[in-house]
Amino acid sequence: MSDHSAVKQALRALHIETPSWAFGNSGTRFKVFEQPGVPRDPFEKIDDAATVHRFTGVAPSVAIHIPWDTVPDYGALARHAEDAGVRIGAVNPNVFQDDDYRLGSVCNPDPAVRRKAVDAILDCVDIMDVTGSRDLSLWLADGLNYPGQDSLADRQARLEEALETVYARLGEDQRMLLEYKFFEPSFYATDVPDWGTSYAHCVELGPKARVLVDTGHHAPGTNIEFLVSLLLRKGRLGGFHFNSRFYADDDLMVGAADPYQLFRIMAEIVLGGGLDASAGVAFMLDQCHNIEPKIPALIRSVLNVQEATAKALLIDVDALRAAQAEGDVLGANEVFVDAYSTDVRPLLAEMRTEMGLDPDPVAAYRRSGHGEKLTAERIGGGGAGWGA
Ligand code: PSV
Ligand code: MN
Repeated sequence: MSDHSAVKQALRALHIETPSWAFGNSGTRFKVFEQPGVPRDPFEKIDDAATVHRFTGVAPSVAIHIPWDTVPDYGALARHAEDAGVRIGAVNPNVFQDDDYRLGSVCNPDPAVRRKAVDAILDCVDIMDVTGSRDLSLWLADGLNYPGQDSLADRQARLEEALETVYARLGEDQRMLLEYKFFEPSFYATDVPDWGTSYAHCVELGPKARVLVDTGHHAPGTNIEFLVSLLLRKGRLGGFHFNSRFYADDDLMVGAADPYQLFRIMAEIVLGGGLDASAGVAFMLDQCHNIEPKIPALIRSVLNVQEATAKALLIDVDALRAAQAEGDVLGANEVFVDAYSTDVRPLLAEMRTEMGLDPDPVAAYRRSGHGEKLTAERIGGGGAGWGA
């Protein structure tokens, strides 16, 4: 075991951003389930993000999605966040829910639709100026359902042009995080399907463009920690959208499906210096809590990331390197697995107590009666959700 105070210090500095959309109603292609007490507007979503931060101490920012979180005055939204003890993080333009985007947004064959999409993204940069957000988090649903439907090459050219326009608008300290997804909503071809495509565009654009890795956006069996390690080495890992999956883009709680995979990812982050502020890696959640209560699910998710990271921080690096150098295959693997097998919950409980928090944030939330209070208070006005 390494020095625990250093481990705790690193964990305290690991901030995990929550997504505003995870607090609203969500569902599957088949049904959006309504839950009692969900936020009715962007302000209440921020209140819920602040609650997650109050119980965990490490979730001080909340990502917003536009137009889901459209408000007349973003300065007021930012002040509301500050008063609640959090701040607005990444701004996510939504260019996938308008009828005009049936054939795509920035890759659409119609120049007028492309212009509309670019303008919507530029509006989000204006919002970032007001909220002080660093990251424009860009996911495009663009793609094709049928071979021959459009020119794959032309669509890349349109994409390039749009990204260049947006990139040119970024402020000195602002960044563009380009997310990829291998399928859905398009099933034959996606215009940014994988990290390689995103990386290629980012390299062409310049240093303010980086790849966003959504852990649910890969083909089954993809070695995510490999691509994380590579992107980190190249200085192009912008951040994560954490969630977990069994089959497709399931958006389940991070660490729920495959905690060992999450550990392997965080191990590459720790070993590659990705926890250092200078690495500029944004750790964000992108989840949907369709059937479970949302605030405690987000608290649990934050704890899952912390646990995986704590284990990664406990890797005996000297022993690992020595075994690797000697070609001791079993020895190196043993050092790695030993860290994973460590029960880090007591260490994290101790750290939370030192931070003035309850050592068990999920239990503390349940005991607090906060969920029941929200259900009683948030009457009328309809819960916010996809499209709200
Ligand atoms: C797309 O599946 C995605 O991962 C993008 O990040 C979107 O912004 C988010 O989900 C919307 O739920
Ligand atoms: Mn995502």
